[in-house]
Amino acid sequence: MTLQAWMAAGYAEKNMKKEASKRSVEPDLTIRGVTVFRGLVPSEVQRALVDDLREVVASAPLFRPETARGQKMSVRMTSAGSVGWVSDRRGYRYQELHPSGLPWPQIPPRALEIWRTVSGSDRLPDSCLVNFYDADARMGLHQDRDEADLTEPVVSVSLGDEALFRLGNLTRGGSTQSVWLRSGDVVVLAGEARLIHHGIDRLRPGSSTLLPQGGRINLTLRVAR
Ligand SMILES: O=C(O)CCC(=O)C(=O)O
Repeated sequence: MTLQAWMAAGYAEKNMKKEASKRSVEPDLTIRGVTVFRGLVPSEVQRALVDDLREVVASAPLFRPETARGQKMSVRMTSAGSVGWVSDRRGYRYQELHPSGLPWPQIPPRALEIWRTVSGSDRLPDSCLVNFYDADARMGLHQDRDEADLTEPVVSVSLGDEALFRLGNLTRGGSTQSVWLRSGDVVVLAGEARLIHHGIDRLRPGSSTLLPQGGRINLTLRVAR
């Protein structure tokens, strides 16, 4: 089933609250202002998205970025869109070219459809970060703040093995709360929660059969410029 067909048939109809917001579905869970749409992406669409991402990775191969301090990240990544997020000794930034010097491929339309469904934004993302986590990869608590307009939301799609997602606060430190994200879940950081600290503590290897070799893909859609 395509995302559009599924939208017309099932989840959207069940959750439709036209008057409430520009979103066409409502979240299942809100933690610290961050909204989680459980199982929003049906399994057929997840499989099709993985095929789309194989094409993205074929033209913009995954790379392992390093922090400005020279530490290699455990996550491998690439991007689609007119700009991609990179990190190296010069720091974090968006740039128009993959480290190979080639432009990034286009954002898969299926990913844009998810953005349209949950973001509540009139704009479309110009960047889709593709993170690949193997069984040992993690991502420390951080804020997403390299974008020009921090009133635009961040939409994040989980594919593959389950991951323990940790939410902190708008400033560093303090208590945290965690939630396991499953394949097909979509998370939105918007409004008051747009700049909340968040990260991935660990994966639950073998918890999904979506990716033949295991692991997890996370797509992060953002309006960067
Ligand atoms: O993998 C995730 O769910 C979160 C990814 C993330 O926080 C990021 O790429 O900035």
